[in-house]
Amino acid sequence: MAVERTLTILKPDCVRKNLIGEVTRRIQEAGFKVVAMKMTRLTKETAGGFYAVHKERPFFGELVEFMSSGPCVPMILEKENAIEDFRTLIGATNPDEADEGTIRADFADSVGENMVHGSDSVENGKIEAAYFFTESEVVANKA
Ligand code: RTP
Ligand code: MG
Repeated sequence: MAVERTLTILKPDCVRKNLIGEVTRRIQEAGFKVVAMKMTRLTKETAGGFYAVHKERPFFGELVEFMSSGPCVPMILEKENAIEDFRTLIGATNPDEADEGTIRADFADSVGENMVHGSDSVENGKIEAAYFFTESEVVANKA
């Protein structure tokens, strides 16, 4: 299986609940290497740009409000089959539909405030990683 990278964001609800450590621990325990990480706060413009694919959807305004409501923690993660395996680890978008033991099932309050983002393809992962990180901010992690 190919080594892939995925872009995650620990969303503002994750930061507000003081779960950065717990969620990162689960991610690392599942075999993902953190190759880039920062804390930042999105503006409405940068949040809207990141989720531009959803701009015609009825929830777009709420999504932009929420994603810009406080600091978040984007990370680039590396692992074999990272895209699919990360989405399995976090669970379905709606935490009520997420499998038991997934990050969203365990910690998310609602479909809107669902703790973590995960890229949905290798190609989008590359675009999303470049949205947050310059090349010099990405560190190869061979440990
Ligand atoms: P993400 O992009 O954040 O990893 O989430 P996802 O792929 O599981 O879901 P997606 O369809 O891409 O939706 C992006 C985010 O928009 C919010 N959302 N709200 N109120 C709603 O019905 C609704 N639907 C989606 C969620 O925060 C979702 O993660
Ligand atoms: Mg998505």
